Amino acid sequence: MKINADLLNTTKIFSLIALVCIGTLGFSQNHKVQKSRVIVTSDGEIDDECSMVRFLLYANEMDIEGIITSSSQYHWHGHKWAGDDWLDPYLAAYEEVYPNLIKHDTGYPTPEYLKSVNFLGNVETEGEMELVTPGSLHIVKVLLDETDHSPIWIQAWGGTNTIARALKTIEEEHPEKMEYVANKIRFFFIWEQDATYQEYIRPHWGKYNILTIISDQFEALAYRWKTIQPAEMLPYFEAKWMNENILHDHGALCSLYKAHGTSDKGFEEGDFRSEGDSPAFIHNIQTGLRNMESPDWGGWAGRYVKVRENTWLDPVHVEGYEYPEGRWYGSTGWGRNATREGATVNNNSAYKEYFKPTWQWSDALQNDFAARADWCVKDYADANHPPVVRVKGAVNQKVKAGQKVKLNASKSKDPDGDILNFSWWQYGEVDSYEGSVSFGEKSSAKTFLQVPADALPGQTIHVICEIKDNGEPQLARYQRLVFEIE
Ligand SMILES: [Ca+2]
Ligand SMILES: [Ca+2]
Ligand SMILES: [Ca+2]
Repeated sequence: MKINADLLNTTKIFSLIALVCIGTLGFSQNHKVQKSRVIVTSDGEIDDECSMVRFLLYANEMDIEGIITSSSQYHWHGHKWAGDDWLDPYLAAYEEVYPNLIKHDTGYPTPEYLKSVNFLGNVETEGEMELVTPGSLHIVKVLLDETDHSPIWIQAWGGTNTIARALKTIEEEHPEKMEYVANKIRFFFIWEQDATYQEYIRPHWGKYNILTIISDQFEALAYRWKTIQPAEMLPYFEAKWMNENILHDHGALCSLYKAHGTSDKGFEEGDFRSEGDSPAFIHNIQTGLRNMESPDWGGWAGRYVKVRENTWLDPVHVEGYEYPEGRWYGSTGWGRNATREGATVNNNSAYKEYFKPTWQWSDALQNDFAARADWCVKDYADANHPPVVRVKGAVNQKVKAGQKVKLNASKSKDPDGDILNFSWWQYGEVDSYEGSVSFGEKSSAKTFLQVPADALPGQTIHVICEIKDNGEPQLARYQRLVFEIE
């Protein structure tokens, strides 16, 4: 019951925003909706460092409530540790490029603000959650603040131990606030990189059904990208592209980006290394795909299915597959195991399907990254900015089987005056109608959806209006429309 109410509330908020836009403009739009509040916890691995560069370039897209260093099963004090102050150079580099970034969006937070929410959390050992730390206390403070009831996405780029410590403090000192706090929390974990989620958070907070996404398909953007990304996406990660678009002449922040070096076996100097943790915040970028409304809708950070309570893991395309009862992590994640040397499934369709919800957006994701790298050094007129998609009518509509539904995105625009390329398509893996639907002219601003005559009441059809500009690099934005058969 709680799950439905929670999702319903989110949907209501989005519908309300959409209604306000319809009321004033006659068109819904995906721009300037309320930003997500986020707290990042990170273990400072070399790929967290890469993710941090991208994260800071998207700092205008979120309300960043905290950036907290934590330990993990891979990194802790004295064990492959990046240093308590590993974030300092990144925040200093952000300070250097900030004057240029705000030429592109005045919504970037000040460097002073970001420094003020950066704290050291629980880092002594793997899974340590005994100490009350500045990082855990900051999370407590944000969660208990009743001046803002809006959701807070708490991300684990490393272990969940600092988050667990914060929740334990709330349980011990403010047990009457647990339900209030739980209702605000949304979790996005990159694996469970220690045992504290299973050993503390689930037993003590499970009754509140906190929406929890635990990703394994992040591997598509991590160390094994060469094995996972399909041939057409590989160029966006290779040295030539990375050197031209990110690594050189793009300012202090991008120059810190730790791509592969010459001595890394099997890689060229400049090859993408890994950003395994990036999906945790990419999920909060509002592209118009509306993925935050339900994890199984899919977006740039992948797509997830509900496997228990309100917990969402990666969809496994193997008949009869049973998810583990406990941790979803390096030892149990289906995709990680399928990628291990000697695994036999690498070329089969289950493997391809597993990672597709992430890699299908790689070109858009990387081009967007490249545009923001430009924002660090170029004036507004010399850089590209994403199109603004506006589709006429409500984003959720009831339709009849056999009906022709008019689709109109002609009021979409581009802040740079670029030519817009339209594409209407059905996100068939996501919607509950089992067949494929047809459209009129799929690449026109105005077209129609032919609702199939055999569509059954209650079934849904998810239509994506995808718009790419003709700027350099080419940028994409979307509007998802959900049609429910009456
Ligand atoms: Ca990490
Ligand atoms: Ca543009
Ligand atoms: Ca379908």
